[in-house]
Amino acid sequence: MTVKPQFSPYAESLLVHFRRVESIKSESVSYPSVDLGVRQLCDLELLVNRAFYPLQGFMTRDEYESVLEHMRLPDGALWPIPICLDVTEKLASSLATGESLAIRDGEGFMLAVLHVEDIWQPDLGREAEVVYGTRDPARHPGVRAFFEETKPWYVGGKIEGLHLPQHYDFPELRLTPSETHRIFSQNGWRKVIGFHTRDNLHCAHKEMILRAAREAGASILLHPVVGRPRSGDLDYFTLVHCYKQFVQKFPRNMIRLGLTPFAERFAGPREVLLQAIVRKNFGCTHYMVSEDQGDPFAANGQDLFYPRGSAQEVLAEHVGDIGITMVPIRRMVYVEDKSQYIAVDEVQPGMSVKEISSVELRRRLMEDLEIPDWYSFPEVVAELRKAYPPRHRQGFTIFLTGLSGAGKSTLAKVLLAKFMEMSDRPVTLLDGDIVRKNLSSELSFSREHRELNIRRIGFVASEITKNGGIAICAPIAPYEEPRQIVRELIQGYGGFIEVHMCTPLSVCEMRDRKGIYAKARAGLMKGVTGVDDPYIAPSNPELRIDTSEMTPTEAAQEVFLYLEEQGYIR
Ligand code: PPS
Repeated sequence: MTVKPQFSPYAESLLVHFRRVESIKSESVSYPSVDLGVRQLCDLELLVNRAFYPLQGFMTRDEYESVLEHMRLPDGALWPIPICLDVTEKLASSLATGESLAIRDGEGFMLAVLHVEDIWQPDLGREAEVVYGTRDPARHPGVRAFFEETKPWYVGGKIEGLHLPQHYDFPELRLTPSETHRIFSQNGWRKVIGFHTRDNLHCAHKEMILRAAREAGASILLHPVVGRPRSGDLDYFTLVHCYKQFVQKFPRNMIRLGLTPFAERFAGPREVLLQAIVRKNFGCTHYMVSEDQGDPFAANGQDLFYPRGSAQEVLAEHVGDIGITMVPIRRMVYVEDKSQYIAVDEVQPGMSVKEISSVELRRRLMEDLEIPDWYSFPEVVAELRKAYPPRHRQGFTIFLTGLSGAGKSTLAKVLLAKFMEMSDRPVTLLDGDIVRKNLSSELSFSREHRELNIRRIGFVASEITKNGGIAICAPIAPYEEPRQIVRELIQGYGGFIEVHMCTPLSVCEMRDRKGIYAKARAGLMKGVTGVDDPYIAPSNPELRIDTSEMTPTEAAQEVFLYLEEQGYIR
């Protein structure tokens, strides 16, 4: 007689799940599959962990139409934004309803199966109009992103989740809704106020959150979104380190930090409704909302896209539907004569109010200036200082551009020697010739290949800059657009100093160390820059250097003076 092992009901359900995972994995060998992008992975995670409850999968056509027409699912539940799986035409045409589609992450790891119920081609313009209020990408960055990243076909159906997407960083903070529910009940938190953020938080935020929580008699779920960074966002690791310090500033057992992979659409009031539904599913009873929440231009000084206050008005209309209480956020300012923060609408005439904008904060960090204690917490500032080292500790790229013979390589060699002598940062020389021999050996001098060559140089230089080194690049780089792309890429990590070596063609031709001009004039070489191929001079370089009547050391001195003036070297 064999004795069957006894398991608890929980262990039994886990066992059933694992068996199902194993059987799907072996069946799925024959399924068509799709690798998800970043936004889609965020949506999938919230579907699988039930933060998008009552959705059971990516929307079917009926659900989609109903959400666009009525802002509700077919059963009447409020739902503001379509959550759809967009795929290429090629994949859509190979699928049929009733089939299963394997859903994988970017590395091909299978996360879920979608049981296909509908395949259709949506009118993306109409969707943008309904969800965002415009179909014009020039007016709304959320619409621009929507058109850029949405593939033309949608596939809808229920999802069977096998694994949540893998996160190797901060696993202790990646709480699922079932985990937050458990934590809240273990701590006896009957009322919890959710706070959605993507920004850096300082003293004013603490006062604002604390005041809202006290008025509601609630504990706090600090719930930053870490799904999709926007360009210009502070890097995610620094932000999370700052949040970890920030929560230490609250009374004990009052706040919990959890990261959520919520892909923001910046769809204004509809976005805020979705945020509130998600927080309700994470167990929040209250939700904090600012006047401009969900707006693509909130807190960046530009005019808002949606009317100020509309996020709060729309949520107030639907709190009954969602089952959450809205707590309007009141902006706090520091009043110097009282040495305390008060709500901006309580400021009396004559009070001296102090604020530091995010641009000013960045400047102070970059220039190693004081950040006062009334503004932020020393521990948060210390984390920020690691992310924004002062210029003399940042990496930078010197990008020398100009005709062959303009003096780029010679100046680059002098700079290299001087930086090595200073020996405070690692230095790398990416001279045109060296790059052509190694990184770009298969490229010609066609426009397309020259542009690719510059983008490769830019990528390597950006990695060097990011890691605090000095990159000296010395290609001809005859076109403005790739130079601009390289500038933008590198400026995200450190300094970019474009030096136009503007030595006239006649002088370069006289030097003709490599004999290319003579060959070009004799018709033996085609497409030589300056002779029968264009050189577009930079419109706004940091420096212009003409080496016609200047020694290499004098030219290097010009560069050093600039670097010192800008604080890159001391
Ligand atoms: S580019 O346009 O930035 O990709 O060019 P770069 O990689 O800097 O390569 C320039 C060097 O290649 C030699 N060379 C030519 N230059 C210009 N036009 C043509 N058609 C050409 N063919 C070969 C030239 O010697 C350049 O070296 P430098 O050091 O600039 O004199």
